Amino acid sequence: MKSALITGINGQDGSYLAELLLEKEYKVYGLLRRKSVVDYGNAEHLVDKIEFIYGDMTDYVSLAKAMKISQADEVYNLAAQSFVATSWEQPIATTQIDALGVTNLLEAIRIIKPEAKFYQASTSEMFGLVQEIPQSESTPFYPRSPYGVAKLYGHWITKNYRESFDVFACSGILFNHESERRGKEFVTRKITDAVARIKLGVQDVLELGNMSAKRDWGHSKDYVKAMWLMLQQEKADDYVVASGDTHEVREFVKLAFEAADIQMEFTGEGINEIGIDKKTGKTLVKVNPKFFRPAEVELLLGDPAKAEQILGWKREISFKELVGRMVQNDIKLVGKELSNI
Ligand code: NAP
Ligand code: F7E
Repeated sequence: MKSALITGINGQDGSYLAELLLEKEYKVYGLLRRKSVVDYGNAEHLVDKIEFIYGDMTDYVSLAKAMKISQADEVYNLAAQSFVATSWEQPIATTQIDALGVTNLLEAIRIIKPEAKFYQASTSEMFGLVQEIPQSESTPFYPRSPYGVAKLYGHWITKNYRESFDVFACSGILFNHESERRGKEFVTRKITDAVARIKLGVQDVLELGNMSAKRDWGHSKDYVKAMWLMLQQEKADDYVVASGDTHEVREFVKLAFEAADIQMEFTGEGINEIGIDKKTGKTLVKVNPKFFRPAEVELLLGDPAKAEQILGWKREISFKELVGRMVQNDIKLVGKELSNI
């Protein structure tokens, strides 16, 4: 039986990856942070199937202990302060977790189980102010946020441990991936949650920042398969994982309302742009500059050719299906919330 240690187990990707590995009959260990209230987050339904180990990416001792207990054959580092906007408010914590945390974990592997295979959650945010379109493994990096900068350190230290110590260490440069389990501060889930509330009559307006930003969006369930595939190869390497399509935030909004049977259209420009209900004329979407970022990543579009050719990976859930699944799920969740009041 293979064993795996997943950091960020209670996050979006951690929970989907745990499900995948359990299906493949791995013994799964999950690193969890201690909180004042016990909270397994997205891994709540897996509590009986996973062995949780308390630890923190900023604490080498706890990571060494996690390696000692788990003796993991495969280590997936998904833990991060992952919200880009927060990285300007907490740049030091973001760096300690997303950059130095990776070295802490690589050192724990090197000292305790150097033959363990390692996956690092790198990100398309490292491309930031994009130097070419589409972005591939050879595109130069230009991060635009403390998050992107910290992740770039994590990416290079992973490569460095591969080259210096022969650790089987891979980075997946994953483009945006979302799901029914996405945190509500990220734009997709913020939109689908608001659409559900507007549909059920408990919210009037959705306020957003830059709706012209373009993202290459996929479903997390597809993307965790690529993580696992990377660690099953003969040779450790880095791969871009993306859908190969890009859409404006505005398009996501429109499609989300459509999925809830609300026909809306945009009118006006800049901060005066609004989205109105075609039937009633009511304003459903507004711009609030408070959601603008100090430096924006305007366009992301990945080229997944290498992952498709070498890993045999292909995304299965389309953009439209992703939006539909998130909206329907949020309508169900908000409905439940309201019936409990
Ligand atoms: P997520 O839902 O925000 O999950 C992040 C996880 O990291 C949570 O379990 C969180 O636990 C944990 N964590 C945060 N700080 C920690 C610390 N100091 N020590 C231990 N654990 C800590 O993120 P996700 O969407 O699943 O993403 C997974 C990984 O992929 C992240 O590294 C993210 O940066 C990266 N990534 C994501 C995307 C995407 O589009 N989703 C794209 C590229 C890369 P708490 O609940 O305790 O905070
Ligand atoms: O923003 C714009 C915002 O916060 C997407 C993380 O998983 O993917 C994610 O980072 C876009 C940006 O994700 C709002 O300005 C407009 O252009 O959903 P997001 P992100 O910043 O792309 C990468 C790959 C990661 O690695 C990260 O961990 O949407 N936007 N209005 C807004 N964004 C938010 N959050 N809220 C708004 O109101």
